[in-house]
Amino acid sequence: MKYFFHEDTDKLHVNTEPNRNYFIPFSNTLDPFADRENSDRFLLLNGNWNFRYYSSFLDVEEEFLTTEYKDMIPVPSNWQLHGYDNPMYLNIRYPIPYNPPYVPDENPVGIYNRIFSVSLTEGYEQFLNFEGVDSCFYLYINDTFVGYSQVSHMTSEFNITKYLTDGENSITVMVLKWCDGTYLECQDKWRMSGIIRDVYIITRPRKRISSYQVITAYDTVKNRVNLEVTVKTNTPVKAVLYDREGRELTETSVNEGKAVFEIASPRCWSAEKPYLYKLVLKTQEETIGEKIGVRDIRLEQGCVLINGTAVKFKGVNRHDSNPVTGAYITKENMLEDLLLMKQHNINAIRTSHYPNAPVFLQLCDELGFYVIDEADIEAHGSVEASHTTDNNGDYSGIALLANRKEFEKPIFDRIDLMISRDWNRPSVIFWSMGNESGYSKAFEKAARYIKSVDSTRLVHYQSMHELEGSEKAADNEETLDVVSTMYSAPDWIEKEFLTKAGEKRPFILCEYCHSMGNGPGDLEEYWKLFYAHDRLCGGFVWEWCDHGVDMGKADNGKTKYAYGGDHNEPLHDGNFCIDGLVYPDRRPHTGLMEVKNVYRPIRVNPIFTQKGVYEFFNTNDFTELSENLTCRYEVTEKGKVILIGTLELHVPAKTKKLITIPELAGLTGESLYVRFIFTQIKDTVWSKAGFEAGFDQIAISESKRKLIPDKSENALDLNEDDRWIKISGNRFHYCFDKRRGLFGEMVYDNIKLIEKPMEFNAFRAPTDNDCAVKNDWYKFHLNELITKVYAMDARKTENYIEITGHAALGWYAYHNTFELFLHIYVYGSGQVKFESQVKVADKRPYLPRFGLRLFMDSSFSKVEYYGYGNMESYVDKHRASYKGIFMDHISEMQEDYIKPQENGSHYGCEYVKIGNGKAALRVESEADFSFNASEYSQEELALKAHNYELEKSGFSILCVDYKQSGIGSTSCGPQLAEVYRFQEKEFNLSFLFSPGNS
Ligand code: IPT
Repeated sequence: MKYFFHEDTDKLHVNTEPNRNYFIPFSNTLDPFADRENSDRFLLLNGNWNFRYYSSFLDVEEEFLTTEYKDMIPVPSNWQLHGYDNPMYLNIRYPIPYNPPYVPDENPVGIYNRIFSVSLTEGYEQFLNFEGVDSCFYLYINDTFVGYSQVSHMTSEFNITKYLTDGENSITVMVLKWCDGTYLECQDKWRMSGIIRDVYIITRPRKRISSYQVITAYDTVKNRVNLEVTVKTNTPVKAVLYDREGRELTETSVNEGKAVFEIASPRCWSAEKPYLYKLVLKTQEETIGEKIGVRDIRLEQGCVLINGTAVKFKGVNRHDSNPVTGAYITKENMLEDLLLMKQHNINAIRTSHYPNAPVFLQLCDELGFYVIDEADIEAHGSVEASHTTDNNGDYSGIALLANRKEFEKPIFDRIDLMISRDWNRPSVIFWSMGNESGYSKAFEKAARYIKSVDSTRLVHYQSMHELEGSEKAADNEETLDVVSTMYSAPDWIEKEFLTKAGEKRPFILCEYCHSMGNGPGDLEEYWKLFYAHDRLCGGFVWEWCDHGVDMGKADNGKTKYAYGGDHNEPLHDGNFCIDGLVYPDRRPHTGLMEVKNVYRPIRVNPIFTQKGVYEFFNTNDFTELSENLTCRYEVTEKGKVILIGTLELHVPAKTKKLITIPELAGLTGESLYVRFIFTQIKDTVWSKAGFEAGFDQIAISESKRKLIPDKSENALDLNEDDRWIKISGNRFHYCFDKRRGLFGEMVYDNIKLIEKPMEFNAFRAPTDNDCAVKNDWYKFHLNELITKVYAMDARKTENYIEITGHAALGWYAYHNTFELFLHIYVYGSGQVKFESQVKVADKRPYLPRFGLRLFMDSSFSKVEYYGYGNMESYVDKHRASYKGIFMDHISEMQEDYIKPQENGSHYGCEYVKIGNGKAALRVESEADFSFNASEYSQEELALKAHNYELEKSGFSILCVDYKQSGIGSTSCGPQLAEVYRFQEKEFNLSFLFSPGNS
């Protein structure tokens, strides 16, 4: 018989056990802190199960329990990744018609089945646990209906004892793709289904602890903690507290009620020092191990204090996501993410937008992360559903679903499930009521409930917006402890939030620095601001990883990662799921390196460089600098190391200290930089001693370079006709194209330096963050400008040949966009000084770039430069790179974003040299410039949808730019800051080209 609970918001769970905190019991002789697989009371049912797929619930036959199975599927998994149905990527819209609580009749179903063995013992019961099933399921044991449950990212527990027989039993799980819960699970993710997390049975005595809650009441003044354990039990419990090393501290007994331990001078838990005590709860027949962190969270003067200190959350948003297993994440996968985060100075995680598996939080406790634990709630599709046509950014419909009476219970249920499962985890600092669902009475009620159950943590909810015309919820100041926004510009935070009358709460950016493609470019701006105000307690980058689905290898060996649309979804959001700091296989993007150095534990500021005085700011909240880090410095002059040294630094947490370094006083020279590099003293779980935690580079003296061409060689010939200016010297001949205002041919030592005519270049392959401006770039066809030359003349002097010209670049229908006044000097050495005054027409967008593009033979592959490297760098995204001399091979200079786009530029350069072993071309400028060296053309990068489709141009393409615009994070964040827009109306393009032999 088929049931229809999945369209009934009154029947969220049928025959499930009451909510309880997560724990796995062991028998009394075993170590209760071992991995749960070691418990003799734990039976994991993961593995290959029988499987049948139906594209519609309607097709499931009445006698489905006895139908034969022909297929197998791994559990856990998503069936869409095993050949059934298709993955669908959607961000903010519902994947089904908006018709709550109903779902389409064409509702795909997966029926899972397996045989398992249990030996039943008198006095013991068997509890079947599902840690996550998307979206809901009906459970049958030995073909008898047991119950129903939903909430994809939450545990459902059933007492199955009475359905079992000793020995072999069968379990059948009917999973539906959609249910009424789907309306609360409109998260930005691949919409995929199945049993997505572990399934296991735990065996428990009838006399047992049913749940317990640990509260650590830490008196920071008396430095003492009252550790209270409230236990629900029907049998006496012995509670013993141990320190981390296992030394017994104290012991007590408790029946139903509270056990209280007092710890004097406790070791506190923080993300930096995640000290965990061990609590053992023992009954006659089982033992439970619980790790406990002592920490105090409170609000004071608008700040979030942890253990009395106003902390900063250096955060990221993390989804469960794996390119091969989809929503199923192993403990090893979690650990990989967490260790990578530790290596990159991340100390906080928002579990966007649902709770992770319980083991994830335990890992966060152990390694040290502050967690915003978020309920499995997002009703974002309400916005679109409120509008019949384009909503033009009208967000007023966001609370459409949250205001429906019948969703009050599901909203409450999801929040209650989360807090009762996770309330003993020290890493959880905030309970978050979900994401983007609007604010309604339902949320108000839930927030009040959270406070009544757990007053030791803070309540977070970003979505404060109510539905226009709805019954007003109470002022959220009573219920929400922090003001949380997403993607607000630094300017808004400073000018609007911090000055808002009556607003006294702390501020969190629960999402910022949208990391889609090449980006983010605005991290440092935010952190300058956060460090200036204690009320600004940090932010969570959106987001940790790219969610590409691994579709196998392309012919060129690259993995084909799919994004929205690649599965022919009827509705999708394209590459918006490719917006992480790491690629799907966890290789870091340059954006993660940027995060690492912006989140660095120590910052150095120049105070008086001539006297060697620097300020060292320890950004840790609890760790004295020398506990973990040591410092070495290196001074470079024009990129060459001239001095190295080490420093013994003692700087208390959250403190700035001025330090004079005599060795750095009185240094003179040109283009002098000092770089302070901080490395770890000891091995840690995530790194070895010597691991670099961050660095700061400071200019002692800027470069005042004057580029003087070599005029010693005078042999110069000039030949001119209507089209060409032909210049030759001892070792070279150049042809200058009067109609293009640029060189058409350059040959040095019989080697062609350019394979195609040079080009003016005012375009870049739009980045995801160029989304707001790129249409204007295309409108004025910056990618295919038409040249008009008004005049181009050459004259020969004693030392050089001078070409002067006047030209314009533009496109049909408009005034020309650029006017150019050229002055080009060719010297007997073959050197070319290229200068052009450029005027930009009014009413033009800010520019991607302006410079010259050279197509060189592909043998020109060796690149050397003095500028920001060795990773890609831009005017607003160069914190992970530093100014130095770098050598690279052109094939290594591409940052291979899944959705191709501008990449691999180097900012702040004084020269670049590109060679093929026989000939080389050096380009330099008196003003710092940017360059890209790439095997791919910008046209190809702009055209192709996936990196594996990219075809090499066959050339080594060198772009040298007067400037490029910054990167920003506009793909979901604020507009690119004015200062990083290249919007000068008049500027001088000036380069010295020097051909040579090496
Ligand atoms: C915001 C969402 O909260 C997040 O889940 C994700 O979709 C992100 O943006 C974009 O990648 S919603 C946004 C429309 C403000």
